[in-house]
Amino acid sequence: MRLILVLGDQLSDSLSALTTADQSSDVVVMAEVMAEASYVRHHPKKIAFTFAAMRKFAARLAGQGWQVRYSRLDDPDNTQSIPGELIRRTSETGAHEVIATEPGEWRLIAALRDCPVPVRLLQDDRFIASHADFNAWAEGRKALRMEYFYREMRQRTGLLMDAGRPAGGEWNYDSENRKPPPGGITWPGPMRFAPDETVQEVLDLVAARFASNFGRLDDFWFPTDRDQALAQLRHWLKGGLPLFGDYQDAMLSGQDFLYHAVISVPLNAGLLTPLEVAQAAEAEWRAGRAPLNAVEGFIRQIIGWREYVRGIYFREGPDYTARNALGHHRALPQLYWGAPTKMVCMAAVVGQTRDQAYAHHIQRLMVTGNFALLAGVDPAQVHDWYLAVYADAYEWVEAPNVVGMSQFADGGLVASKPYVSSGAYINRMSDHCRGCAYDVAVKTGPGACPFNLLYWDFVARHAERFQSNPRMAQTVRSWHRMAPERQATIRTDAAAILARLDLGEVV
Ligand code: FAD
Ligand code: DLZ
Ligand code: SF4
Repeated sequence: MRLILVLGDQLSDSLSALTTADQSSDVVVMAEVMAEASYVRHHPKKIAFTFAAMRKFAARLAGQGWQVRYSRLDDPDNTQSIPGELIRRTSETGAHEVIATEPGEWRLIAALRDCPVPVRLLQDDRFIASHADFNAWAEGRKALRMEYFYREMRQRTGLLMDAGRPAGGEWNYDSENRKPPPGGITWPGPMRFAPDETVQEVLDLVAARFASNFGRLDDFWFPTDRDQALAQLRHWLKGGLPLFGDYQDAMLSGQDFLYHAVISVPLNAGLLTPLEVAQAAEAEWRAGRAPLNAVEGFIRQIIGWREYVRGIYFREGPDYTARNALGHHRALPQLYWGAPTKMVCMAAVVGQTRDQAYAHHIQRLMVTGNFALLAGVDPAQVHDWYLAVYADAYEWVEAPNVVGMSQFADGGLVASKPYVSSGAYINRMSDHCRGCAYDVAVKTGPGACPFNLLYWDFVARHAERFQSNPRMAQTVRSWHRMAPERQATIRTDAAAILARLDLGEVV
């Protein structure tokens, strides 16, 4: 007999470890362990989601006839690490081998390879592109641009394809998307699931054990099993998808979710599969219930971006998270952990993150990510923050988004230019600037928006590197054309803000 390892983000009936197993003799091992619950200080809602979904999946497997050995975090014999639990279960059962599906983080892959019990790692085939598929696509290309990878995924899956051509004639309808938000747009947001007995038990455990981690545990509403995840998906397809494209980049105070699907948590944990989600969205367009710009934009996120970042993570190897192409070394400011700030946009995104363990893409990229990049924060610290605070964060998906797309620390592998902007972008896409102590229209001097000052300071600091980047050259030229006195004022004002951040003063 063998042990079949199922990790907290592998909660799928179709998991390769399970489909390879022999239900009559093999034993499934699942384990809540401190090593996984504390390698970063995860948001309490993330830990609660993981444990609740694991317990429900274990019960589902037992109901299907599997023998399951499940370790709860507070079991007295729990060794508190995955390899430790494999060793313990091996000696209990006499198993001679462990079958596991490849984990989504190099850290845990290394731990399984070093485990004294032999572990056979299988491919994680819950993704559309295997490592070999991605590497075959990437091989010999000068630049790994997502858009071309995405077209291959469209052809491979047949999603939004008509007789070999992209539906509607174009591959990408982003020119119709990403509108600034008009006043009064609203959608009630994702379905909320009241805690059942299993979830409540986990909430009590997490409240007792992880009370000092950043993040609110109360008002827990996440879907924690497949039926709930499917219900949430259907709810969004009906009410959110039609306007998803139009307001994908909008940010409105008090509206944490806008028209976003809010499915990354159950999707990354395995409660939904990417193909079923994308197919469900396509069906809405084919039935005339959602426009093509919205459906194409959504499908691109799932079969394009999501698969692409995974390909990058595994192709680039374990040292990817340590990259720092721009040589940034500032400590992450305390305001990321909820310390007071006068910047309304930052307070809104950090506050929402603390409450929900969720922020949508543009909040992550153009507010918290943008500020960290402009301020020159050490990308490894930015990476640790994102990995900890979002309930959908596992390194395979978080690292390329943070280290690559958001912090440009991989030197431009994922992003063709750094995602930096002044306050003008935030003002166009949100209502935050209206109530801010800073004035987004003021570029220097008292009351100047910090994003404005830090933007030009960033361009000045990295002018040499970016002057030859076709998408940044114009901005660098604008900096060089600026009057020297104005340049000096910007740099002095920016240095003052950065010094105050370093001293922990309220900015
Ligand atoms: P929607 O906006 O409704 O999009 C639908 C789905 O598309 C998402 O659920 C997700 O599965 C997929 N998707 C969209 N964009 C991306 C992307 N860039 N990469 C991968 N998948 C994508 N996503 C994570 O799942 N985990 C992370 O840890 C994570 N960290 C991020 C960090 C930064 C700095 C940035 C800029 C983006 C990050 N993303 C991450 C991508 C994206 O922000 C989230 O997937 C999305 O906000 C999840 O919310 P949603 O389900 O409402 O997404
Ligand atoms: C995120 C997480 C947490 C908080 N706890 C556990 C756990 O106790 N047991 C487990 O099997 N998995 C957990 N996970 C998910 C793993 O950390 C995840 O499988 C790896 O990071 C690889 O993606
Ligand atoms: Fe953010 Fe600047 Fe707008 Fe204030 S003025 S909300 S700091 S962009």
